[in-house]
Amino acid sequence: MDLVNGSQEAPQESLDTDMESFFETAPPLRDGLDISRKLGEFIELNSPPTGERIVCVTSGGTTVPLEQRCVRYIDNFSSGHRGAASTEYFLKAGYAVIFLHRRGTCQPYCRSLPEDSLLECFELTEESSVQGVFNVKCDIEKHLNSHLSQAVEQGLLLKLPFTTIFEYLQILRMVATSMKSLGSRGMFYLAAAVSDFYVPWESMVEHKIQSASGPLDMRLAQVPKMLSMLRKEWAPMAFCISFKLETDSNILLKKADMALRKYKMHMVVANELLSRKEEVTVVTSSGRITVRRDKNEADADVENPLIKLLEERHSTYIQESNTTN
Ligand code: PAZ
Repeated sequence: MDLVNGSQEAPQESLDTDMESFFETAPPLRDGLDISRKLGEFIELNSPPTGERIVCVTSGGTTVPLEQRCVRYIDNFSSGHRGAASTEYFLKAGYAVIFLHRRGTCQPYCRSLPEDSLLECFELTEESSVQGVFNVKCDIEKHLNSHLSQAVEQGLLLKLPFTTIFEYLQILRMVATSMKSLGSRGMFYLAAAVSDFYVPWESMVEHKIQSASGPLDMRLAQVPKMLSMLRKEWAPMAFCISFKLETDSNILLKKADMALRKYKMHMVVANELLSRKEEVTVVTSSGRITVRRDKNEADADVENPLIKLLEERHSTYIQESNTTN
């Protein structure tokens, strides 16, 4: 696979053209109208006087199909745990949440459920009884009902799934342009692991790539940088937090600083793959803050103190925006 990694920065005009061509050539969303309707209703319901703040949490990795009738694809690592946990804490903090997530990844309030199929948990032993199994089932149902369905039914949680980079970026654009009207009350918390490279739809083969023709030689184009577009056009007043993941801790903070400046983010959350559940560093224009999980508390998440910090900073941002406007 010939991975073309152009390290030179593209000029603005070429970025705009790349962006236009990405959207023009992407396969249209099958449920675009339905998403648009749901978004409109959700934002109206959660706008004053009934609602206050809305955050769009992105979660999970995007896939890059290699064939139009996709059999093979490239994937970005993300279990979706960060996004699911953060959604729970945002809801607790009083936000309405648009959860833009990769299909099949971790869901809010379901993080503690076993990975194995539920049926396996219900395996009967000599000691256990059908009544015991029934109780476990009821406990799980109670747990899910009390949180997840409540949030959905009360109109505080809108779940929008994606799989490919094409779906992700088209839905993100729809969410962002719909949230523009919220001004500074809107927030973007971009924890999804988004591919940097992709195969443009029109240059993708239709059918399954055959192995008989020898080694695979494929050119990947760069995914246009959507963060700039989000800040400049889609929702310029929204409070924007992006994530930076690295496996080499020596370059992590430098890369996060660069992202903060280049894409004019309000905050960048830097995390290293192996320690991401223990600590993150929040990079802002006024300094860096290390946020750690409380190790003295059983099952404590790093997302708990992280969302508290973001909520405070968002409040200050809203106040400042109100006084300047
Ligand atoms: O989803 P998860 O909990 O397994 O991991 C979260 C994460 C590392 C994907 C996220 O914190 C993150 O850094 N997202 C951005 C990744 C990137 O730099 O593209």
